[in-house]
Amino acid sequence: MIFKKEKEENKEDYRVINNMRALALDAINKANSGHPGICLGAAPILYTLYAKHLSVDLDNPKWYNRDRFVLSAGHGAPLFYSMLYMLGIIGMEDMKELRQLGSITPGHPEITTPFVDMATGPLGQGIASAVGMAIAERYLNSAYNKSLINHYTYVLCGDGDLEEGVSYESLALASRLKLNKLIILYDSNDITLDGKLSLSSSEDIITRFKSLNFNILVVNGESVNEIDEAITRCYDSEMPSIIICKTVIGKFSSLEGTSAVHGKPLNEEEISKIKEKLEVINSPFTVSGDAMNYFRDTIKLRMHYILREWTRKYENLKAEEKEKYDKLFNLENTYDLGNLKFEYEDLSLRDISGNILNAIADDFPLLIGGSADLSSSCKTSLKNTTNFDENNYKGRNINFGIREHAMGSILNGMALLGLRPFGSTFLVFSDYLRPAIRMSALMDLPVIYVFTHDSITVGEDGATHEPIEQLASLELIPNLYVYRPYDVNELLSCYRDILANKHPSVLVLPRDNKGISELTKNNKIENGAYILKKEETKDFVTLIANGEELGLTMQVSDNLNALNIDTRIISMPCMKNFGTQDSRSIIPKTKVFAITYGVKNYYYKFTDKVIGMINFGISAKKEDVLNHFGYNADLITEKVREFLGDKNE
Ligand SMILES: Cc1ncc(C[n+]2csc(CCOP(=O)(O)OP(=O)(O)O)c2C)c(N)n1
Ligand SMILES: [Mg+2]
Repeated sequence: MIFKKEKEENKEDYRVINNMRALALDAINKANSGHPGICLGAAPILYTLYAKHLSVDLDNPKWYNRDRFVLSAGHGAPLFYSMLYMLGIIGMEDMKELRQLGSITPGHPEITTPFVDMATGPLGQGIASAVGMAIAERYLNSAYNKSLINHYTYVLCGDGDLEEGVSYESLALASRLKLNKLIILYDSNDITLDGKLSLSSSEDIITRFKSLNFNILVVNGESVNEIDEAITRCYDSEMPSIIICKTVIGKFSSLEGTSAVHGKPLNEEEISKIKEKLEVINSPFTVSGDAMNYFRDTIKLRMHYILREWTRKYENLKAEEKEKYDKLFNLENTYDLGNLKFEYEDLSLRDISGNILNAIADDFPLLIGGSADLSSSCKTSLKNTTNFDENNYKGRNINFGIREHAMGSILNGMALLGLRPFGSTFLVFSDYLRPAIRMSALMDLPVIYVFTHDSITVGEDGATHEPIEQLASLELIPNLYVYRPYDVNELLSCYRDILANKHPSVLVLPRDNKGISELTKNNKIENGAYILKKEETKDFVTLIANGEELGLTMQVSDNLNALNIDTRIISMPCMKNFGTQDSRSIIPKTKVFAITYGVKNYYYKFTDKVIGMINFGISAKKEDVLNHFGYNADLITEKVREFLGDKNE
């Protein structure tokens, strides 16, 4: 729907907007780095949202029921910072330190700068995580408290965000779930970095969003009145909204409307000319104090009653209720497993995992998640709850559909609101959501990924379904805690460690291993690795493994012992934990062998003597696959002996 507003624009609004524009240009110019195009083009959108609509407490950036704002077009960060300056939240020194070492005004603010709920470096992530925030809001509103948690989620995105596939995936789900408190503000300037949007896209964006049944509004993105009116009209919508704000990239510059102004700082002369057009003070880093006061007062006045009412309701909570809410509001979402009761006899590890997850969920309402259409395979269905759906936002099983990438990004958004979200798929498909996993790690979000079918032992489905390099490549991501337990004892400790901490974690499980050992009872998952079987003499061979391979490794150890070769077995269920511990001394310097069904590189930092894969898998029965690649206790025993012979020569 396109509409025109007759009301005259308010000059005071534009004074703030133009000061925001000018200050952003100064900061970019000083840093000699940044994106002036969006700062000039999208300033009225950001201003209108903050001045007229966003529910926010300027004195408390972490107020829980604030409307969330996601800067999906993260390259617009300088504009966001200049707005924060106009609101008196950051200082001029911060503006002058744009993108410099240690500043609170980095290239992309991620989640470190006050009032930035999330910003995207990788385009598209912000939109998808905003869907996660909108899901979390609906869940908490239904399951916790309707009057304390009931906010909107806004996203500012550009052409690039909407070109990214993850925006399709996530918005299709937002539509299916009728997340009507999600409002997308689209800075539609038809320009991207390399030139016109039409170089790479001929999509009719309105038809796209019509097919998603979105509430669609089209406005002049330079008009505060039109944007204001459009946001108001979203409040009554039963569907998520997109406001297509037609803007001009680099407006008021000599390069306006071209990609040349997307990401290149403008020089001083050019900035001076722009400032004349904007009618702002023509000297660097100088803004109008009156404009600042007007902006701040507008928000304060608008929010005064809303904040007072919310605080009154919160203060009226009973003491024990208050404690529960305080925990949520402070994002205190660790969980102590205690003595869980669950079945594990004669079950595969993924089935046991499902039972543990269910036992935890029954007692821990912040645990909510789903699967990319593999919940029955990954065993992540929660039995004592229902599907999260448009008429039942209390449900805790989310059907993400075959949308792995969106699932990961959505989990990030959910975690930002304080939930402990989980999502599952096969390990081999973890590549489909890797950008989201990287964001979990970068932002240190307590997301739990459950990836099953974790090696060539999946067999018959063939090479495409057999993960080879995935484990090693996930391990490469900093701050990502990858867990690969062998049996129920280790698995339980993994869950315990994951939930006692708040790091992003990946739980990697086999399809059908039922192995169990007495030796794993004394595992030390928090140390990452431990001695499963101790040697008896001073001259021994060390064998390292984790997950399903540990069973094979124990057989190899028995074989070697029968040949009078003493052994130590190290189980290493969490390499990241091991890397942060002072316990590396459990691995000797010589005679160390590792066994993995994945690529050999996984263990190279501990030893170059690795029995592992150097190519893709093959389609056959599990036993045939293993034999084909030489994973047989007798053959490996021989290999170890050969290695030892090499060493002795
Ligand atoms: C996933 C990803 N790919 C590429 C980039 C690099 N990049 C940053 S902005 C941009 C152009 C985006 O175009 P648009 O969203 O229309 O922004 P505008 O040029 O209008 O400011 C690109 C390609 C990125 N940040 N993320
Ligand atoms: Mg654009």
